[in-house]
Amino acid sequence: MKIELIKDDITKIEADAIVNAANSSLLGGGGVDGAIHRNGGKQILEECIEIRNKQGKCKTGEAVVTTAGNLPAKYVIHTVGPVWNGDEEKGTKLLANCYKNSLELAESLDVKTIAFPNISTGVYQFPKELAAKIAINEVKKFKSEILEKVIFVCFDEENEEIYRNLLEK
Ligand code: AR6
Repeated sequence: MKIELIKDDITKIEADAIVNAANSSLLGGGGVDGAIHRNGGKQILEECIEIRNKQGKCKTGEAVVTTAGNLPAKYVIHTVGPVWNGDEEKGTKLLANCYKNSLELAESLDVKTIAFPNISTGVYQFPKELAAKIAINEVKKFKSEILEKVIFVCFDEENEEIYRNLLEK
């Protein structure tokens, strides 16, 4: 599996799947979630509402999928990152689950390329360096016959720098 790093707006990425840093309501919010719903159009929200009606809220660390509306991607995988509360052990496990469950869901959909934002490092205030280590570790650990490329999409320079340093190691 190839790993790529870019600094961009994830809603512009032409991957089979892009991942959304959602909240458990699945009904949208700010940050990357806001951008995905804004640029993707109302179809994504309609599908999120259907999922909510069927299975209730999405728990932290879990992932669900919708189509990508007007975005160039095929799917949006919505995962709910942990809110940072200082509990490193629990936070690490939950954030790792976001990446693992998103990758598993992507694989089940025959996705070849998937783009991740820096889940939990915005509104949810997870420490960026720790979040990047967890993300890279989960992706490297994930052995897949189907997935060909994982793109880490950073939005801010600080995250880009952190990922660049970690990936060069
Ligand atoms: N493309 C790529 N990355 C982005 C974009 C974008 N368009 N916009 C922001 N980021 P956040 P969280 C980066 O706050 O911390 C929402 O309200 C941003 O710089 O979007 O998981 C949800 O509804 C940061 O590095 O997500 C939840 O309530 C990263 O995406 C809550 O925020 C994640 O920041 C989730 O918080």
